[in-house]
Amino acid sequence: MGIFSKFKSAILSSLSFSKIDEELFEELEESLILSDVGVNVASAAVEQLRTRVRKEKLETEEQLKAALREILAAYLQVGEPTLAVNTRPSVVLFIGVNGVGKTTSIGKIAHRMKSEGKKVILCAGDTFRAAAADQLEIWSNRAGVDIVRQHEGADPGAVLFDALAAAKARNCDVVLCDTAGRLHNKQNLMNELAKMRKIIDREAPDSDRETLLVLDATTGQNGLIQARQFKETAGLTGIILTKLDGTAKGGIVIAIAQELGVPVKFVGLGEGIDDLKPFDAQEFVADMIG
Ligand SMILES: Nc1nc2c(ncn2[C@@H]2O[C@H](COP(=O)(O)OP(=O)(O)OP(=O)(O)O)[C@@H](O)[C@H]2O)c(=O)[nH]1
Ligand SMILES: [Mg+2]
Repeated sequence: MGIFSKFKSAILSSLSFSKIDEELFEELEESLILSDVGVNVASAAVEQLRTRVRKEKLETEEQLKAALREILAAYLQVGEPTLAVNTRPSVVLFIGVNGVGKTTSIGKIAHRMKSEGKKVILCAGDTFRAAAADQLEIWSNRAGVDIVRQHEGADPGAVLFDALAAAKARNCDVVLCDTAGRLHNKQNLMNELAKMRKIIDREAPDSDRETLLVLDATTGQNGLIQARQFKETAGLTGIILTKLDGTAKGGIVIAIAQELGVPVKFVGLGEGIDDLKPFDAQEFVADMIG
């Protein structure tokens, strides 16, 4: 069972492969589009495949799969796939629209980092939504890590300030900071994030910092639109793609990497604390191609 065994797309297995001909290329392009890689990537990838088939005289299904795996994996080579959290403390901001899985992903990553021996502290930076801090606190208990929170409606910057102070005082390795998915309008949300970044600049200037955009894979191309908006203002360093267990359209991973030049760092594969995997491009395309 592959790492992405919960997510199965198996594009090629769904095709009736008899020989490599134009009909097969067309079917392939169609299933790539259906898997959400986007029209441009689908047509460019198939064009590359045509060229390779011709030049390398590929004949078997296995050869075709191997070539397609390589072609698609190349689209995923954008930036560093692992988290840079090497300073003490390091700070990871989790951003994204409401309901995509920010708080859940924080819980899963806290658990994962703790099991790697890191001292983690959570920052309840979503002070906007009622019960957001309570939800994060449940995850802090599950993962067995500290949390810094304030009352509902508090200034998220002030919560982050407290969390950074606590991290320094307690010698923590990583601060994982939740943020609101919804404010009164988009500009408010972006201003809020900019403010939080300023606090980090001031209070932990030399810290490693990641800003992870959380996207729900089941929203398909909609996720791309969100990513574009956040990318403009938020200085993204990576993507967490959640709910891949709920879709066969994992091709969105390729569309995002390709269009934004930002690497997918983790994927969410369920609601449980262990249902998060570091993203591995090779394994991913292997599962996708089948
Ligand atoms: N199946 C599945 N469900 C997930 C995954 N990640 C999160 N969820 C579910 O998605 C729902 C929303 O998750 P949250 O973590 O609350 O999302 P959020 O982005 O913090 O939402 P807001 O705080 O409202 O902005 C919850 O029911 C989670 O259990 C995943 O990888 N797979
Ligand atoms: Mg939340």
